[in-house]
Amino acid sequence: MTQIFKLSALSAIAMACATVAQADDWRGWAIHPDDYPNTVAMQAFADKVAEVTEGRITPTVYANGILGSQPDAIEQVRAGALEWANFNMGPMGEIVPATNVLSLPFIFRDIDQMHAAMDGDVGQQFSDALSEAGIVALSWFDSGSRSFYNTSRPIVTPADMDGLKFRVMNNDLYVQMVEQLGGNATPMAYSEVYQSLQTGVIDGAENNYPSFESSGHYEVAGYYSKSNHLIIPECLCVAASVWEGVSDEDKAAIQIAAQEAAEIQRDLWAEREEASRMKVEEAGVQINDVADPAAFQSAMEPIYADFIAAHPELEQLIKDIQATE
Ligand code: GTR
Repeated sequence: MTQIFKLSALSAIAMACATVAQADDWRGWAIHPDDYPNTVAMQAFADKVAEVTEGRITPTVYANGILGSQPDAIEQVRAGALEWANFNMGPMGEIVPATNVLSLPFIFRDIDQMHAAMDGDVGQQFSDALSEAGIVALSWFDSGSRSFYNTSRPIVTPADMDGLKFRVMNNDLYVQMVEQLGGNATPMAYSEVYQSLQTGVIDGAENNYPSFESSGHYEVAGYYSKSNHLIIPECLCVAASVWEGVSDEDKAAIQIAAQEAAEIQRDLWAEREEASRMKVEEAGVQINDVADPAAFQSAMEPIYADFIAAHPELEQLIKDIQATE
């Protein structure tokens, strides 16, 4: 065998190996800016996965929702057209009905109860429902609690909602929620809210402090009223069709990376909530407590009754959450 032949044979083998060992690029959908706790945690996950899989899997993060709206991205992950994402369970309800339990207003007493539930058997039940729908939830992120904000006045009692139009996430439960409180609701993509507030297409919306702040909505909606009506966890998730192709060894390492990412996110979240509250307050946003939280809660009773009538199979899950210490 001539030297030249040996070399070219070797380089052909090397090229074939390179093809086999080509990294699996996972494109990750992220709605928030780069410095947001969720995005930072996703980047940490991406780096860790590349490291522990020795470059076999190289996730990337596409921030600021540039890969499209959340409902569309959920469908894309289900179809395996996008490999991974961080999704809020709000818009998920339209696709995976069991996750609507997490969109029932006041379902969780507080964040600690949400953590206790989601990190245990209850969380597993949601993971099971998601994976049947083509989405593998690897870990759970925080999303604080959501409150109403608007351009007109403080919401102190439900009567203050009267005549105001609020943007809600894409889920019929939220339309019912706002209507039960006496306001009007319109589902809309997150990316359209700023301009819609500015031009008066809507009077308000609802979100946690970090989103209210990072989206700039506080610049155009000067009243934030602490109704704390929704505590909705978010998942760090992978397309089931992609997950199936991962070796058991890599799966185990990726799962650890996802847990670590959730810990990072939760720590950063706590800091960011406080920082965002201060920032909006300094910018002149008027923040108020609602007079009687129970008045907001009792207005939700018909929503629970209708939901359980439509989904009797989910009543036990609701009870399990309510019974979580
Ligand atoms: C944020 C959440 C996003 C998105 C957004 C919204 O709090 O992290 O995933 O759901 O709210 O209101 O659309």
